[in-house]
Amino acid sequence: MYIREIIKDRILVLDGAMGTVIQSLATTDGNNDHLVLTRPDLISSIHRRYLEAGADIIETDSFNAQRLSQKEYGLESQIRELNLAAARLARAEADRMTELTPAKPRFVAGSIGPTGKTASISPDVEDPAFRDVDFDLLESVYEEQMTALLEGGVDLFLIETIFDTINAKAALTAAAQSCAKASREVPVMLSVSVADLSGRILSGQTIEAFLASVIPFKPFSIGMNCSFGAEKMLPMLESLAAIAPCYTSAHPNAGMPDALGKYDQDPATMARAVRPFVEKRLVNILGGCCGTTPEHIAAISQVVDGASPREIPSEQTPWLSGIDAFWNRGMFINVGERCNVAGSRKFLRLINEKNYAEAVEIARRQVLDGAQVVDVNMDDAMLDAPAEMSHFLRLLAGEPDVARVPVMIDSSNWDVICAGLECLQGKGIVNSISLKDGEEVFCRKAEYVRRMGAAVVVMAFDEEGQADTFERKIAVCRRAYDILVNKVNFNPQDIIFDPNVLTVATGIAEHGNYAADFIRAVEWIKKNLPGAKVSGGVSNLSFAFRGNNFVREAMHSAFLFHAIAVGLDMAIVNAGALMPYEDIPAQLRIAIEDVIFNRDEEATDRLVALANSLKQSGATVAAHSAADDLAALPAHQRLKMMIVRGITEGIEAVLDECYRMEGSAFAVIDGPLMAGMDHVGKLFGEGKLFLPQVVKSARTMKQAVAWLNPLIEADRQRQGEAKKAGRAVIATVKGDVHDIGKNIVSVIMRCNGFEVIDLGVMVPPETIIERAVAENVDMVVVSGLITPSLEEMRRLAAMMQERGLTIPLFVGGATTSELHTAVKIAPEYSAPVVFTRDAATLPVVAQQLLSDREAFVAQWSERQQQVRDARSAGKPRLSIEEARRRAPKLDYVPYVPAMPGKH
Ligand code: THG
Repeated sequence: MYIREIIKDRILVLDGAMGTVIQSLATTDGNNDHLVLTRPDLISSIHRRYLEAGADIIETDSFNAQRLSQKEYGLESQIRELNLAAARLARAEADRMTELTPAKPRFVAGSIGPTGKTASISPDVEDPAFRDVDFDLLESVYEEQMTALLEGGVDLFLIETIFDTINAKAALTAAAQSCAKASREVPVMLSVSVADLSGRILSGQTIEAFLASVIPFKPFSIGMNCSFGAEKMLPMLESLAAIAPCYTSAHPNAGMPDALGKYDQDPATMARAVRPFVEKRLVNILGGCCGTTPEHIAAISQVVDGASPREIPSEQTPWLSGIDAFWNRGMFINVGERCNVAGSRKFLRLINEKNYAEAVEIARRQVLDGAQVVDVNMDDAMLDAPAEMSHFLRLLAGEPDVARVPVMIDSSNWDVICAGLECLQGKGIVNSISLKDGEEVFCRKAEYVRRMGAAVVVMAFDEEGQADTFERKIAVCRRAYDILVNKVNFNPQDIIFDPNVLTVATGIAEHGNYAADFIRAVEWIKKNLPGAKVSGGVSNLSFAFRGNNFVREAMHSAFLFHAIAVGLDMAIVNAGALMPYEDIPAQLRIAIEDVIFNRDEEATDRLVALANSLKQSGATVAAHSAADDLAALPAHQRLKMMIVRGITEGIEAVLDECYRMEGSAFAVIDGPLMAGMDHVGKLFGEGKLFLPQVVKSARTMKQAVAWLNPLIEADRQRQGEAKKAGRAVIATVKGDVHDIGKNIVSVIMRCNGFEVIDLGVMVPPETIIERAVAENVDMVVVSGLITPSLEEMRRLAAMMQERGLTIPLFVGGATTSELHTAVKIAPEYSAPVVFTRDAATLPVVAQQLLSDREAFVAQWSERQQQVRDARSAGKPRLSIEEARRRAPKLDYVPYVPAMPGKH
């Protein structure tokens, strides 16, 4: 625990590369880890030199000292000897040095490399599900290594050069196991090696996704090593340091290797390169990797001397991950249900036929339809379910659209869950565990899930069976919560209760309250079990109406509307089929809500009768959402509603009609299309649309704009290619993937004669600046929909200032505001920083700025100053009595799920 105290006060220095020094001193057979047995004197002297250079932590010479790597040298039977010797040599030198300088105690970190194999990627292009190594094997080789390192007396484990998160997770579980066996608790340091400048590790995860995966293991520190040298590491380290809820470390290479593999930074150059790490307070531990020598470490020690360490931020961290991070921002989460052999005949058939390509396509379709997590269920008596689960998850890992999102492993067979967990790089969800086999089994399973770093769905079951009343549901959930939080030490945020969505309208009176009791239970859990989330399998609700998908979808929609209103966090749904609440015909909606709330004894009969008549009249989801009932509307209205409902069929004809009426493509975008998007935003804000429908609308919008684009060009040509109004780069800022707003702005600017260079989404500030300078633009336009975008925009402004630019910066997007822009962003940058509320006003404001910058700046900066003044002065306040008197009177306060970014 000693190091946990020391690190609070100062930045600790980690040593440099073992290999670099070895190479300069001795010829080796390439197996540097063997030298602890053959040349212990040499290894000890290297440790000593690093300690004398100022290292607080030295690493054992054991990077490759596990079975998988040592096999190559025929030393796989000497793993214990190698690690024991490596640890003892370092231990002896560290202790000797501590005795000499008791005020600066020295520590030994057991170095654990990634092995040469990857559990996340197929080495065989012909067989994407093939793996060279699996979790179990990795875990066992790591445990063997770590056990010996512990016996040799290491103070820490340093799992470094991580390029595959399954490998890293195996090392983490091995660390926990070897510690448990040795009855010691040793802090674990993690260090990733970023593969390219996209900020992803080799196996595809972003740093944030990696964080989500490993935070449940409570590492002592997370950092970066190797990579491309300190300069290139800096921006990535900055994003890591901003959110890592533990200490951070960095040990970069001494620059980049030349053709001969020699690194190009001498000690002074490298020290200069890492200085910003220290000045910006990004690290708690700093050292060197490839190409560094004791002289480099001495230079780094000087940089670190007396500097303040990074403080651990209270920032939120991502909740789940695939290869991208998934943040829980309080928005309702759609889990796609279709990859379920028990819930889809088609999926079962595809798996039976081993038609995995199409099975994967089902997962992909769901993600494109707005599923943010995919549920996978292989529970069929005729399948080898654990094998199918592993196989399918490995295939999903290779499908870029799907690999992005977290996985929910759905099974009532424990072996399937274990098999699935071992195949996930990301932090996924286990679905499910329950108290049905008693407390002991429950605890054992929960502990395993926790140990594997996943979240868990807990079904409201106990020894008595399924909880079907409100009282039973809440009693079982309360009991499970107390056990998980107090006994298993489970993070409450990672507990997802499922209080059982059971089938209603079955004709059995006892089932009458099923839906209402679920909704009451949701409300109770959110109020009484702090941190816990609630989910449900919505399609179960409507089994009584099998064959009548229109009524089923209407039931799901109404049920979700009311359950989300009282706090339902997520649900397993058919993402492609969700019906907007507003689209449920009124009579049907009332009949459904009467059933959901069990309002009277005839409720079911009424719904059944109505469902039958709807069926006879041929109403189906398709028929309803087709443009039929829109046909009577004028073209403008029709186009707007097609955007709202996401109908693409026949949209060209309507666009054509609108274009002819307006005579300009721009007017069509600015009119009905924008009106449609506005309406979508409003319905979404009111909880009447779900993400999948918004995605559908966006897709329709894109298609409409694509159709109009050539006309826009033509319009411009006709106007004689008048003036080029100006050049702009436009981008959605880093950390944000939304592009609808940006695309609309881009189109509207082009309509207004601007030349627009679109950099896409997730664009790092460095890239924006680079391109803006290279293209010599007149303005930079950035968009962002989510809260972290605001911080990115502020960072961008600061960096533009740092670079001495004067290009005006325009900001926009759902979370941006005049206030935030004036208070937070504009002060960072001395050139104009302009907020515009919508796409249509931007070209107007931009035109003003570009035509008379001086006048614009005078007016605009005064306006921003007023905004700032008003804020710092505080608005004149009403008395509390007056405020209460003026409060709006509402009979019913609807719960409004937040717009993206409001959380
Ligand atoms: N809670 C939790 N997990 C769950 C459920 C739950 N997992 C499974 C299930 N319930 C949720 N998934 C589905 C998937 C499909 C259907 C219902 C629930 C469904 N399928 C159509 C049917 O049976 O009529 C099949 C139609 C077809 O073959 O395509 O309704 O409650 N934690």
